[in-house]
Amino acid sequence: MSLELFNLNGKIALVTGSTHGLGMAMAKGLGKAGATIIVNGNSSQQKIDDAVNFYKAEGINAIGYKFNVTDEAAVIEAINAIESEVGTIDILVNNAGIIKRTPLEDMEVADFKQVIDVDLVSPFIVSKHVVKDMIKRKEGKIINICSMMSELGRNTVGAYAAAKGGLKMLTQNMATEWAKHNIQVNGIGPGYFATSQTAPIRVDGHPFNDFIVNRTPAAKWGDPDDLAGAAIFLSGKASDFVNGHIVYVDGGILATIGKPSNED
Ligand code: GCO
Repeated sequence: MSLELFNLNGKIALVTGSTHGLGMAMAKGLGKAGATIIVNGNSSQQKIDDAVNFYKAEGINAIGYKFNVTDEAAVIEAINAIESEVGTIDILVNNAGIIKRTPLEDMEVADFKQVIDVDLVSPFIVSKHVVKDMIKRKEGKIINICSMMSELGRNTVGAYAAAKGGLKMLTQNMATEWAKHNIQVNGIGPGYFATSQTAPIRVDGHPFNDFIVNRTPAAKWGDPDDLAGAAIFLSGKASDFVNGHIVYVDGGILATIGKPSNED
């Protein structure tokens, strides 16, 4: 019984932004648990093809679809294609996201809106169209990728924090509206992970790098593979009565006020 709770054989998982980084790590975890992975990106077909080849080399069944998650018409077209060419989507991971690091007083309104569009509006758009079939089938899993910034502010990431704070509440509202259809909507809140998004603030000697290692009780940056367990849990039977919960995978950041840099 216990392993069945985490078995995703026969399931189809769409992971937006799964050509690299945390999306790829979570998708790899879902694939290793048996799911077929729908790989999504919007930068280049080559990146999608390379990612599909990566998943296949890992023994994972993967098919790529290039579409812009902020473009509702493109999302509708892609979901229709996926459902006719691969099958209905059992698991949706809304991972695609951007960040712009600028002090709020200097931030262009267009840049602020773009962050909100990608990080908050697109999970709504994709979920709105994927959930239709989940409601018909009375079954589905939706996972929104939140952030430390769903709970905490930080200098220069105001637009991102507004989006990720909103995504936490959107997750709770999706859970509220769709739980009666046996659809579980939850979130994963990554702490600070070694990815391309954090590369600029992670270089050796960068003050933020030292700050994060000190601010994280586990005293290190997360490895993207550390997210696979939470993704598998929230995608399988093990979470069939878990709704509106954000699972923070953060090495203990949100558990603590922090400590002086000279304290062990
Ligand atoms: C930053 C980082 C964070 C992380 C992550 C933390 O500039 O503070 O990029 O936003 O990416 O979201 O949970």
